[in-house]
Amino acid sequence: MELSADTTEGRISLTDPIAVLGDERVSLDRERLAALPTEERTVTVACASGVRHTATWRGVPVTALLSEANVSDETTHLLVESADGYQICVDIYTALDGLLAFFRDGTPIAAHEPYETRFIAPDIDGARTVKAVAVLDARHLTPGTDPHTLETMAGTEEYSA
Ligand SMILES: Nc1nc2c(c(=O)[nH]1)N[C@H]1C(S)=C(S)[C@@H](COP(=O)(O)O)O[C@H]1N2
Ligand SMILES: [Mo]
Repeated sequence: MELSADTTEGRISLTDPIAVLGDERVSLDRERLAALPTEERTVTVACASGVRHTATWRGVPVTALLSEANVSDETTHLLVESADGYQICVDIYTALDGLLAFFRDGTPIAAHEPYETRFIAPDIDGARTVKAVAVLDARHLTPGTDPHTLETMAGTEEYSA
């Protein structure tokens, strides 16, 4: 059963649209996102710093977001960029299991945090669960490219743990 984000756990809270860059570049505002299906993932956010917590996240699957921008079959990686300049790069297979989450344990993320969205995927480091997602950018990296060179992993401290 597919439930729209509007009917499951209240309205999506979204101030700035999310840009999705594929063969097309789309800007998904609250209304457009609310029309997409949502799913849940239970994921532990764990970091070398000792941060560790588990929650059930609900949001729009990455697959649904990428189809809005006609992402090409050549895509190897997904860059996820936040409003604070934090940027991570994950291989596309890992990213395709992910969500743009709006709810944490049934509550809008924004009810408790200074951000509204979070990139959540089952097999990524806690450091890659980007808060305040602004851009999803589908890339085709040539075999010699180290994906880590595309990561900043340093935000403004605004959303740091
Ligand atoms: N935008 C943004 N996302 C971010 C960070 C950040 O600084 N900026 N820090 C990351 C790190 S290093 C970790 S461990 C987790 C911490 O998440 P928490 O505050 O929910 O424990 O968020 C990640 N997401
Ligand atoms: Mo971290």
